[in-house]
Amino acid sequence: MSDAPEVSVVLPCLNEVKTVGRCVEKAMRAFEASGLRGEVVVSDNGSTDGSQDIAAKAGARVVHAARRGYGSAYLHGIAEARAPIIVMADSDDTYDLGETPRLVAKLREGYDMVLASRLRGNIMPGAMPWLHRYVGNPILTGVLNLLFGLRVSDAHTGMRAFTREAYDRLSLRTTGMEFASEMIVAAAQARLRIAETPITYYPREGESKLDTWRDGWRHLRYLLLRSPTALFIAPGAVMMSLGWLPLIALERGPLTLGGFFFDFHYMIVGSALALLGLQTLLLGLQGKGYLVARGLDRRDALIDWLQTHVTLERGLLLGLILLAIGFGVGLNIFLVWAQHNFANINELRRGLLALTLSVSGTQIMFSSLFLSLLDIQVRE
Ligand SMILES: Nc1nc2c(ncn2[C@@H]2O[C@H](COP(=O)(O)OP(=O)(O)OP(=O)(O)O)[C@@H](O)[C@H]2O)c(=O)[nH]1
Ligand SMILES: [Mg+2]
Repeated sequence: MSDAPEVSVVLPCLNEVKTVGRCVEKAMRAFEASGLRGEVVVSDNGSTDGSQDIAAKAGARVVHAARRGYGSAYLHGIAEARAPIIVMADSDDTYDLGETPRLVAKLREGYDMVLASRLRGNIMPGAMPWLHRYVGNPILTGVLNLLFGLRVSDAHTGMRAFTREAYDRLSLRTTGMEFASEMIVAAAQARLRIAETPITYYPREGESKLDTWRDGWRHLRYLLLRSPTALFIAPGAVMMSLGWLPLIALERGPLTLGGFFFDFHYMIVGSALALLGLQTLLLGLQGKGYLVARGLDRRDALIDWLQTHVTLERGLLLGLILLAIGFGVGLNIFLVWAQHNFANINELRRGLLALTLSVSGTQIMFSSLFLSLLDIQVRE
């Protein structure tokens, strides 16, 4: 039988001299107790407190990640790991690495990824600040679940297990703490089978590398940028529809509805909303197209529809038609004006319509050009 490891425990480490040795030992003892053939890889990127020596003495293979950051340390450490199963955890002894075999066993039930949940498990006093426990973590986890159709309880847990094969399908690339979010987002999009198992979270020794606001924002920003449908396409479509409502309804003249009087002022607001909405919608489509082109998003019904029905020529044609109608309305206003010997006339309603149509048409033409650019094959 070969002596290649069955499990690689990967620990990112930045100045954790007090604890990294203990973490490595706990993992090694767990291997022995459970009969798993395992290795521990410590991915260090520039500890200046001697963490590397302590980790190596405890039996780990220490690798050096050139680029700073939690994500970088994992990208490098996991690339260096040799086993078909990876278990990841912090090297600050906040997760009990003695639990490694339990995570592996859960994975072997047929899951692609196992998340050790602190919020469904046990959080020891002093292990997690109040703000993270009751505000940051639940809100960010909730946003992630909502945007990506998951039901995980602790999206930022640092202890996870997954198969190498599943990991390779995720093509992760973020370098900071948002790596934790990226992994789960990518897992959702790759439709991995994800399980959770409760775990106890202990207070850390040594200095935390987590910066509440900077890292919280990195997570949130990442989640938002990865979901153009929720962030741009849907709100843009709603805004655009709301904008066109008064533009159409008030085109002939003012209306009284339920005792309220509506005049062209609403058309001005409507025009702004219709244009802003269209702009937002088109930006969302471009964002989505970009993510799909780079393999960062799942092909979904919207993309399939776009790819079968929307071509550059059709986009240009639609834009051109709207522009032509807008121009036609404008021309008509001009003719009326000429008929009145260029005297003062009031054509505000139709003017707003002409403006909104022609700007919309132009935007659609430009966006079609850009979208078609995303379809161009990357030359190897
Ligand atoms: N190699 C490397 N490791 C890092 C870097 N930043 C953080 N780490 C490690 O990543 C793990 C997670 O960082 P922590 O500071 O524990 O963050 P956290 O667990 O979210 O926050 P705490 O609850 O305060 O521990 C620790 O083992 C760190 O040593 C980095 O830039 N490079
Ligand atoms: Mg930690």
